[in-house]
Amino acid sequence: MSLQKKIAIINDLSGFGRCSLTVSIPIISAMGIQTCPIPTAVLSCHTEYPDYYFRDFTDSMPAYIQSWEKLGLQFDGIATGFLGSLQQIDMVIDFIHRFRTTPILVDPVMGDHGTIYETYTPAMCAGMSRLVKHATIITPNLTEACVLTDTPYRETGLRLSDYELLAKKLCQMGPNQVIITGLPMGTYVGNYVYEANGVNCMVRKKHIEPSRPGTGDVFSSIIAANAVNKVPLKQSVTQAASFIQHCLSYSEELKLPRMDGVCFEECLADLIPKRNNRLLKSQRI
Ligand code: PXL
Repeated sequence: MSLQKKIAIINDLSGFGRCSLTVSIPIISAMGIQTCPIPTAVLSCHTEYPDYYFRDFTDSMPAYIQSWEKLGLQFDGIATGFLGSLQQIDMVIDFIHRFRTTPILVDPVMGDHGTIYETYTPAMCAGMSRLVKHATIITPNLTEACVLTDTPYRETGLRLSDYELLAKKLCQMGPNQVIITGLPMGTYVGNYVYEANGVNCMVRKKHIEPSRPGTGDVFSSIIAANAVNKVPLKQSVTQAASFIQHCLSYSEELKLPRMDGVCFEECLADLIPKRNNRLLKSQRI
């Protein structure tokens, strides 16, 4: 019987607003994988709120990682989210070299709607390109896919062949699986799925207004957990997109403020794998 799988997650801890680690930890745990966080920063809430406390964790990260190394810890996967400095990007590359495992999911959080975040310097964009080379799966939005491939950004009039070309270029950088996420398609939202073996498709779901912060984190967490469990990519993307659609509808039903993210807690049961014999046996005690 195999041991439970473990994944290392490098992301920030935002106390309120459901994003980054407060999303990844419960979601990946519900999917049956032990979630081991490396915090990059601690915030009181995400940065869309009018006020937040921010404490950078960069200086502590090397000692934190070294402790894991001394303990001889090993992981069945690595996933990274928002990285706040060039130093942090280099630390993640170093972590990948030291812990040598796959899959490696990199969510290259750099911008949205055709603009790079103000804090994201050209050196950090170049750093992200270096990090992407080490990834096996990446989940850029259209803005990030364009920045990484040096392609001029446009949001309308794109055809499947345009997404295919972008994804192909991204695969040539290193990853063998690319998902271009959150593509606006009228009343639908699309996720373009591409694998280095040439398999590609668009997974579309009805878009549920309003868009909410943290959906990208829900998406990448489900993809990372499924990758560790070797779930085929299209099946994994379909599950992630349906789950987000369900959570967005429920959040609206509850009239949850947009800023507070997606109410996923009561939907987590949908992600729990069917009970296996090991669990049933322990329950008999
Ligand atoms: O999931 C996005 C995210 C992650 N981390 C921080 C954020 C946000 C979105 O606003 O502010 C700190």
